[in-house]
Amino acid sequence: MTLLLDNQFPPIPENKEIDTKGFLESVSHLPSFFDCLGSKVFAPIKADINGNITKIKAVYDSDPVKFETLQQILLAEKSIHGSEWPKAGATLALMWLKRGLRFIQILLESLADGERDDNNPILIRINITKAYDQALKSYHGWIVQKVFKAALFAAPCRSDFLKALSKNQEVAEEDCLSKVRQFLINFTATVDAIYEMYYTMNAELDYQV
Ligand code: 0SG
Repeated sequence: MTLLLDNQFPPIPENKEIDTKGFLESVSHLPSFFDCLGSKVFAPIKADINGNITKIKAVYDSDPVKFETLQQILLAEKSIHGSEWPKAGATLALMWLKRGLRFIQILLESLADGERDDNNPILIRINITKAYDQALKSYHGWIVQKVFKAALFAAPCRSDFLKALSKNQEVAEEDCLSKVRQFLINFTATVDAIYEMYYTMNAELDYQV
């Protein structure tokens, strides 16, 4: 029923090779979620994620057989781009996209675990900040960190955020959170597998923007 659960990520296979087509289909629903958040402040984030997805899709569409899995994309681009790799092509786009996905994962986990700021229980700033600190902050210089702090003030309150997850329908909080937990199973496995792939292939970079 929820927006998220309408677009569950597929389970990953035992060898953890992620099917590119299925992955692109799943992530293609994420950008529209920002429209439910009710502020134009999130437009640059939506555009950034959209840009990553478009770039990965362009590579996949150029040869769907050759780029059947995300692993195949990284391997092929490593030989195509030479010394520029991994700061090139879909490898770079997926490197950044996975950080946004990790942010979403940690935010949802924190909400599902019931973490709250006792002084501001109706807000989700504490959950967003946790996700930001763990997934993104170390890749941002001080200017982007300031942008994050500004975006934090535009973040919806807890009930509006859960409502947005539920396609703006009134859903009991516990029903929504139990669906979030279900969504997180395949989503987290997918994000973990992508992170593992970047470390195994030595494709992770730690520069700041
Ligand atoms: C409730 C919602 C709360 C939201 C809180 C917001 C948190 C984030 C605030 C930071 C806003 C930053 C917006 C954009 C930042 C970008 O500069 C960075 C770096 O972007 C990469 O830069 C591009 O993504 C790359 O694009 S590529 O596809 O062409 O490869 C590339 O351009 C790269 C630079 O390349 S290089 O110098 O190497 O040549 N992007 C990010 O930090 C990702 C931000 C993701 C935020 C996810 C938030 C999800 C919120 C979901 C809520 C459920």
